[in-house]
Amino acid sequence: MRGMLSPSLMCADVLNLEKELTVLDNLGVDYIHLDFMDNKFVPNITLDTGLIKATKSVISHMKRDIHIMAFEPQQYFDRMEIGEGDVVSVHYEACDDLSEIFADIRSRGASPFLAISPDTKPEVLTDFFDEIDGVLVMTVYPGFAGRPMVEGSFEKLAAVRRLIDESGKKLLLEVDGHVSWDYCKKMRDCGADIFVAGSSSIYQKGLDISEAVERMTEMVK
Ligand code: S6P
Ligand code: MG
Repeated sequence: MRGMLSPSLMCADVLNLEKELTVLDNLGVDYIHLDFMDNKFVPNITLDTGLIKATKSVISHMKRDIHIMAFEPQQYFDRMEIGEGDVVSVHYEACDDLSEIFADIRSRGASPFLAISPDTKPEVLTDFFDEIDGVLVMTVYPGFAGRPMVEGSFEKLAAVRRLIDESGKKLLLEVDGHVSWDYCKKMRDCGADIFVAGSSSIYQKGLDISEAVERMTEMVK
């Protein structure tokens, strides 16, 4: 499978989000990464549920890749209008009943992904492989853009890839955090399929977004 981009909307020009979304949609990008935070599980707030819902009216073919960094994520699903085609990642560290949450996501026609923070071991994932469509590996501590990659992240990505392959499941592996120009190729070699592109790559001052997306797509293909 080819590598796919998921540009992170929290790193785009927040005063021009409609335009930013339309450009990416027209470029044929596969996913748009939408970070939701509750200021409890992580010490920050970014895109709110109303904004995440509103993205539906602008995008035509990109899939919403909703990354929920919050406790009790189900309380937000209706307000985000989670539905057909969405990818929804919830955190292992933030949820009590993951199976119930995955079933809820699936009942809405969306794809459940399980996200793990840097200090969580890959082995916890395998219990849920039957219930999810993908794994999101955080390679920075969640909450903010522009953070340095946590040491050992390449090895961790490769370990998750191995676990997926050994299970015989066709799960997608998404990498989120400091997916930079320097690191994205190596992350691809470690087995990542979806690359969250933020301030370490396509959203850098002076870069043309179309050229940056094209360049990164080529690097992770
Ligand atoms: C961080 C969030 C991420 C960021 C992304 C930013 O908590 O989950 O999705 O938006 O990491 O990219 P970068 O290149 O600034 O790390
Ligand atoms: Mg994210």
